[in-house]
Amino acid sequence: MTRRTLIRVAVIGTGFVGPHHVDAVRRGGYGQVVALGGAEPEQLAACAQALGIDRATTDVAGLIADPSIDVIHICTPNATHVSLATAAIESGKHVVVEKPLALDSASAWALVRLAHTERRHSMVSFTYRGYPMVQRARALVAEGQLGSIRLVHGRYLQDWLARASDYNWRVDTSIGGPSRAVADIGAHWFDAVEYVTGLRIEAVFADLATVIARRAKSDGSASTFAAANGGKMAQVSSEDVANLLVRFEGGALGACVVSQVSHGHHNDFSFELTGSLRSLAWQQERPETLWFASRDDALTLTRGPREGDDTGVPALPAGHPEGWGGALRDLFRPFYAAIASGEDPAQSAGRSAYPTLADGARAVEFVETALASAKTGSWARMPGRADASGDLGVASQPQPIHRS
Ligand code: SOE
Repeated sequence: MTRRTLIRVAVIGTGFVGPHHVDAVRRGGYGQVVALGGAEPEQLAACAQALGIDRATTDVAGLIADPSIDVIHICTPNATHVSLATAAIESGKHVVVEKPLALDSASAWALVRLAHTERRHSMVSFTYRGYPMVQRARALVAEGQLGSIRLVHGRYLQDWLARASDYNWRVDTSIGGPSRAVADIGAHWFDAVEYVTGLRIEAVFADLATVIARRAKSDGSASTFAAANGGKMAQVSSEDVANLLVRFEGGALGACVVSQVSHGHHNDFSFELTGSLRSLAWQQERPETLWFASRDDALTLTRGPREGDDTGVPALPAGHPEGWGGALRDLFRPFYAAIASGEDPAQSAGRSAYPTLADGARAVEFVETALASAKTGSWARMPGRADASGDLGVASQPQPIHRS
């Protein structure tokens, strides 16, 4: 048997999500994580030791330029995504970028164009697509089992920022961006419901509020989901909560409640679809089942014995709960398979089995549209259609629209 040369991977970022990318690449057997990059020397050293990675460096530019590395995962604070991804693609790397792809859609689309020109595989971590039962939900909709979609609703509630003593770089708009709850978690709901329904959201009405206007600013190193270390009070401008009304093409209605301050809800993400024939619901904190109902019967569909495990990678069989980590691992599978097979991204544009940078750019447009709506107090239309097939133009600014 010939041994395939392992894809060489570097992960940049030592906060909440970087170590999970390392774990996902290893558990999926996609490649060898040869280096870890980070900004804080002490945190970097501790993280590299905990993960058993020999090479740890704060010289991120040097890491990106290293010709022996094939793939770079960018798991750093939001404001750095575009510059790091640009440098990585220009240096010939394939990239995985955490969401939000960028703080503004013009930069996001510039990145889409660059990856296209440079023929690099590039994806955004919309983790929730990776759950087997989210994929099953999409298949059921595509088979027509729900009939036509009339209503989509759901929520994404967290509580890790519920107290004024909670702080993290996401709260600082110069690092996290002008939107927080919508960009950080509302964007996941947006991507998941478009992915599952196959419908595009075309307009948004957003009601946003910053309910904790002053927070005790820690030194910024407090990691996501961890208690902060206190500090001077700082003014906060990004939203803690959002009520989002959306309209899908074809007329389906939608609504989502987003919050990072809802006590008792750690990562409570769900969506429910009302079709003309049946309804369907999925909850992230009970990820192995789907509720599938008509007026006559309500079924609980459970993940099948080998569902989501068609490649020989050691996924857990049914009854052995998978979850967020498994979803992240499975999300990367088609990306690494495309690289391993030498597939030309230009040839597969529009058919990628992984969430592309164009999907990431569209989610950035969703955030901008929500902000535009909240500012004017009216409906705002998503910019012109752009899709993974490579509408590579810079999208226009969201326009407010009015509904009677
Ligand atoms: C923090 O809100 C966060 O880690 C998000 O950044 C992730 O995208 C989400 O999956 C879990 O919550």
